[in-house]
Amino acid sequence: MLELETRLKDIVVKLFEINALKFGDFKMKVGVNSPVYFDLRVVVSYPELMEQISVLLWEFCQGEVACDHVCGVPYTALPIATLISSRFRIPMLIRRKETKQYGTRRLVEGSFAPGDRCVIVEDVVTSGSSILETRQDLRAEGLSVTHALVVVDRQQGGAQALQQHGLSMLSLLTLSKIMHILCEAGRVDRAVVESVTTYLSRTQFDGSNFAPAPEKPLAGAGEGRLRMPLQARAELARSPVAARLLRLMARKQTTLCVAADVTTASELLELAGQVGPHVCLLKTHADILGDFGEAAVAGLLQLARRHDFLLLEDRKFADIGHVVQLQYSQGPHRIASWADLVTAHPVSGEAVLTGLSAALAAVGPEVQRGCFLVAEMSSQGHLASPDYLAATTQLAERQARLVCGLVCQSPGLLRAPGQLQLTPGVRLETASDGLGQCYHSPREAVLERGADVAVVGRGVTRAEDPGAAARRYRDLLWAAYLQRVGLQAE
Ligand code: 5BU
Repeated sequence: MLELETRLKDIVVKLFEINALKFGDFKMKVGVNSPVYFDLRVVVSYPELMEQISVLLWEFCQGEVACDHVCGVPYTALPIATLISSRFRIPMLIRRKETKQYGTRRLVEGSFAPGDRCVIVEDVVTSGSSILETRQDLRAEGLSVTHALVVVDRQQGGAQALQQHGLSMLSLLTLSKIMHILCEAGRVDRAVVESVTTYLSRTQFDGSNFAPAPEKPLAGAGEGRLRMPLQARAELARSPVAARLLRLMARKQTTLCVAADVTTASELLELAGQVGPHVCLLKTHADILGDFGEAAVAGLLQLARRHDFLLLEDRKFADIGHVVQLQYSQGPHRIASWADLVTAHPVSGEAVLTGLSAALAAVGPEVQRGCFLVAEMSSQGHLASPDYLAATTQLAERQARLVCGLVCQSPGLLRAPGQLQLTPGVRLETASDGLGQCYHSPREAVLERGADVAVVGRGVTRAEDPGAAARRYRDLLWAAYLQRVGLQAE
């Protein structure tokens, strides 16, 4: 044990010396400030230290973990896993970090058999979300994952979060241990140790910060959003517009939204008349209509009333609050005056919602409006990272009076049953459009991707008979919804 302590001290002091352990005031990925920052990436430049860490990490867990493979969480832990693999002859696996939308590429590279045991290796754990994501993909490939091996546990609830998900974490070092070693070694003073201790007592993440997508799509999603009938969900909605939409969907028995991407007002109104009986939402891009104006708005509102659907203007607001307020209420489109719903990118955080709310305050309290936050685009190679997605979900949950749900492609992001998942990129013809759009079938969108409302554009608008096509999509989507909530066996 003494030997372990000596080796640990040596590693911690070296990490400090190469600036992998920094003290100051740092903004963390999860959105809070921290007096300490670990950047173990730099260790790749110090091969001896890298080897020391990897060997000790593996020796440390001997007797606790039996495994057939090691898999490092990209990227910092990859070389650590590689060294363990090479030195101890444990076959390695690599989990791809790219999104799964790249078609049929495998999520996990390497050779393995279903049921093989794989241990995950990670450098630093805060909330545990990266490990859970890695485990999710490994399990999706049939691997058994019960342990994660980490160099540093920041002691902020990550171990507990993993435990809640049935994963044991073994850590070589904790933040407290590092502080103790550095203080003993005279590398940091007591004030720094105290600021870290205070920080730790104030910033604990609980398991709810991360909800991994189900391992098998939708399996075991329990009583949550995915299994609950629309009518029951309407009762739980905090946004009056979300409640209205959920009730409308249940009443009209449709989860179809048609994307009316046409370029003249007359085409728009003709299309709205054809698909109106089959949709819960009609989605517009007012800015692609050459002649958008009062007549188009009046026609749309009339058809929406006649056929019982809501209007979603897919404006994707993304500016500072002040400009969003103006874009929403002013200009040639005066969106706030007619669209029940709009879309917004949460890239500016709360600001975009503050802008929308400010515009609505001027319109008056009697108009009910809502917004969908765009989390994950349907385009190939979109840039939304897991952290961005998690933060978007949290923002949606915090602002559930205005935010009716998320636009996304994955079933595990949106949890609140009173909010809706809107999923574009739905078409029976699933070949790409040559411009990066990724398509999925109606069944896949609902049963595997968790769509509550599926957006179909060209699948309907390019059909010979858009009304008949809308009806067909509506039927397929509704059957998939019934199957998902268990109201009708396949
Ligand atoms: P399509 O013809 O079914 O590919 O049209 C899709 C529509 O959904 C189109 O209006 C897009 O603006 C919209 N869309 C999307 O395709 N992907 C996204 O991630 C978002 C919106 Br957000």
